[in-house]
Amino acid sequence: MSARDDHGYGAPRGLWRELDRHPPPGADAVRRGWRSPLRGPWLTSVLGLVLLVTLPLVIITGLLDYAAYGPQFGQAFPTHVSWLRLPTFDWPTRPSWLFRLTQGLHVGLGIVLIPVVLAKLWSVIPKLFEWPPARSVAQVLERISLLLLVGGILFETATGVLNIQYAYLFGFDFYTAHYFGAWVFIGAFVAHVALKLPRLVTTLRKRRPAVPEQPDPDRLVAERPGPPTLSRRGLLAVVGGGSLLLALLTIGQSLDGPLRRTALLLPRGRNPGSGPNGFQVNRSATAAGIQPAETGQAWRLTLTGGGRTVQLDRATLLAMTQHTARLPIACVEGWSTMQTWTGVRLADLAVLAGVPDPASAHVRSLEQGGLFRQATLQSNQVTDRDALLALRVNGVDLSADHGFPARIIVPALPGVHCTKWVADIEFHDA
Ligand SMILES: Nc1nc2c(c(=O)[nH]1)N[C@H]1C(S)=C(S)[C@@H](COP(=O)(O)O)O[C@H]1N2
Ligand SMILES: [Mo]
Repeated sequence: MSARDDHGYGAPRGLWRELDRHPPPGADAVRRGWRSPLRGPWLTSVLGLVLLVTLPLVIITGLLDYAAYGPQFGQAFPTHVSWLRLPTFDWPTRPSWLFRLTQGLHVGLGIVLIPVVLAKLWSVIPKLFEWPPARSVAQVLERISLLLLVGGILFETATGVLNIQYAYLFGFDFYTAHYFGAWVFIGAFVAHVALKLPRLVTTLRKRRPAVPEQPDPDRLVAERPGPPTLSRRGLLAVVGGGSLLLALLTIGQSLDGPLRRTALLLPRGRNPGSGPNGFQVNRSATAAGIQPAETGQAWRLTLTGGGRTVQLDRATLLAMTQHTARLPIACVEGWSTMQTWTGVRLADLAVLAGVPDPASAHVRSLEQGGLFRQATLQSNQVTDRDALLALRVNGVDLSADHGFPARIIVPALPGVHCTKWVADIEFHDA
């Protein structure tokens, strides 16, 4: 091998040599300290294959969720993402469980894969202590992409988990951080797959190797492996068991009934009370500052858009044609629930307002503050036959916490846009 090959093209050759000659104290000892005989191309490739198949699902469902928020109305945060903007499209209202599925998969799979991601990082951790950190410009670039890959997935997982545990605790905006973090990760992921896929394929095509494996060019195999404390099968069982446990602790948040209590990773709503209104509440009427006086006899629904203003009290709304639909609420945090809602079709309200063919509708709540006191619905989300201004749920009046006197409920609409304590709706013509 010539000195040129060894030291990379266009790089100051002296630099690599100097780095080589001056390892930081103890670097080698630390690297040799990783002695597990289980490390090697086979284990890294198996874990890599699992992530290669599953992570794209997390990525795609995440990007779909972003689209579901209707960024064309400036509702998805961040609104100004310049060239990272995805083509926007009208999020469908059918099947009604679509958002329940995409959001549930995104959050659920993201959680379940944590042990696999950690095991994959563990399998390559000695490389973190390799000296010199790079031997060529190409390797510098590769290692930077690895930094973005590892940093990206840890950041996305941490912000995602924190968001469902302590929603809105951040000093920065969760969506903005998670969205930009996602693109960093996606870029690094694509680069990593392109670089490593050939090696993954050749490794897995071979017969399953002995433990410890033969020394490999990537130096994943320990130089002086210690005695095994766990078989390779045992390690995979621990990782798979960890994922299964997380799955069992997560699945309850998408199931109604007693199993919801098993959703230990769902901080709110594990104990939603009983009766027809006994299902999860993210923000109670008290927390939202809704005064009983505002929702009593004095409450009016105001409709605008067609050049006139229509005001309706609750009795008038109840006297209109009522429609009942069984629809989910699915929250960005990953939980969802199916309930039976009854109320007035939004399409009927649009006709009353004088906008029979609305392009969009802007809904505002009685709530004064808070991020979720308003939402814009697209045309299909107003005209769907099951798009409702719900007055009742499961055969009784909505409870104060579920949005009495009236709330929005629309098939496949993200929960955050199912505005509670609705005060007015403004319909817009095309
Ligand atoms: N006015 C108002 N409506 C709101 C919210 C809110 O904070 N304020 N939260 C939204 C969110 S994030 C969700 S997931 C659903 C939850 O509905 P529920 O509390 O009836 O289960 O209500 C939505 N409607
Ligand atoms: Mo939500």
